[in-house]
Amino acid sequence: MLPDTNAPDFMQLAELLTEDERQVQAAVARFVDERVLPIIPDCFEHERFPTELVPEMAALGLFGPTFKDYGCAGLSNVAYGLIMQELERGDSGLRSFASVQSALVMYPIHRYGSDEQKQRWLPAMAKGEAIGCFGLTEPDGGSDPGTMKTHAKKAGGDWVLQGAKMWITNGTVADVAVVWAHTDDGVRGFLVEKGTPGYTARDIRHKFSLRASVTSELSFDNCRVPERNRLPLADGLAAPLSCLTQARYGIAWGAIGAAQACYREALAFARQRVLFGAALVKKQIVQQRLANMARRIATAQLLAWQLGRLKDAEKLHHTQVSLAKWNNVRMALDVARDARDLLGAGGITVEQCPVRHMLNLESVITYEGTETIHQLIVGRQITGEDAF
Ligand code: TGC
Ligand code: FAD
Repeated sequence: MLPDTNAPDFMQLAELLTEDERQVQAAVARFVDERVLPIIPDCFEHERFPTELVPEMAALGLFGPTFKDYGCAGLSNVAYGLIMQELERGDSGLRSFASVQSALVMYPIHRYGSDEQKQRWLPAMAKGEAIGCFGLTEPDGGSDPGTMKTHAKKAGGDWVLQGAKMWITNGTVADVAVVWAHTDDGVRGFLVEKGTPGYTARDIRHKFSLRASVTSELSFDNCRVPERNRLPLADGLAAPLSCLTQARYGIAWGAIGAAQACYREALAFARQRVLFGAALVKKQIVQQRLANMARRIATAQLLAWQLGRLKDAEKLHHTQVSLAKWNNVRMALDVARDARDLLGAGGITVEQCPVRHMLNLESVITYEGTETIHQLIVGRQITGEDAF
């Protein structure tokens, strides 16, 4: 079989997938083509998250899809990755929404929550009837969350939270925030519900990146939450860091979708643009650039696929996820920038997707651990030396 150079799937990854995984990917791809792509340039331009798509995403089973209970679909981790890839082919903002809901809110409730917390939130979140956000980063710096200033003090049967969280995806639209805070016993996680006195969320505007995604700051001013809202099994910084591993895994796949969208648009343009008497695709340098994009996308796909198989086999180490997040987001950002350039002046408008993806990827390379942080994580794994 000849490799598919349009999507592209140069190394025939599709052949490595199960029938279920292929079907999931096809269903999400259809949703993105029919429902997302027609509206997303306008959402990006007008700084609007398309809330109207949330029930459709829920109906497709895109929230918490790897869980086998609480109304979730019980899909493989590769299927989950393909969902992230297709969503991000639409826009990183849409993938961010789904990442936060599944990996950063449903995951900690599922892994660290009480039965009561699981019953209360997981079925509603799977149906998209409740939305969550994850508050770890603070205004004074996100790379070193161990130094967070937000703290929670025990007061009778309650906890009193004081502090602030910054750059929080879905903050103002969330019904529940998973908030990480220092206590006298170390870092703990709390479920803070919308409307709790002392808890406020405010949107961060004027972003040039992830404009179709809600980003907020949260503040906690003597915010009292009951003991039953503490995640009982979350003990120490490893708990929030374990959530990051889930989200970074999804990003490693998602970035491929953004790169594929940019590549496709650049290829289509190069086929029809005639300059110096010939279509751009006939120029050696243009072929080299397209080949380079296909090469980088193909290696990222195989990396993501192997990550998925390791995760399904419960053999995945978080440093492997760091290497893949670093590689695949860097790959996507480079492909997006090159595709933007190939499109010439037309490439700077929202009509063409590369500039939107390129700007979005500037956030994606920063959040969930900056590129430098992932390089240092891999460096520490190799050398045994902590160079943070
Ligand atoms: P360190 O000593 O390395 O680790 C403390 C404990 O945690 C364990 N651990 C992990 N476990 C699971 N997954 C991971 N990724 C883990 N990383 C570390 C570790 O084994 C240890 O366990 P134990 O049992 O020995 O205590 O901690 P450190 O303070 O030295 O920090 C290390 C560092 C720098 C890697 C970490 O702080 C880090 O990852 N910093 C980056 C922060 C970050 O990525 N923030 C993301 C915020 S959320 C977000 O951006 C959402 S974007 C959402 C969207 O819209 O998609
Ligand atoms: P800093 O940590 O201040 O880093 C500044 C610079 O210093 C970076 O270039 C970094 O690489 C570099 N640096 C850091 N440490 C070292 C070192 N040891 N050596 C050399 N260089 C170093 N956070 C959440 O908790 N929840 C969310 O939902 C969320 N959503 C986000 C959405 C968006 C759109 C964005 C942009 C961010 C989001 N974040 C979220 C925050 C994100 O995780 C942080 O931005 C990220 O972890 C980096 O933190 P910082 O921005 O404070 O940068």
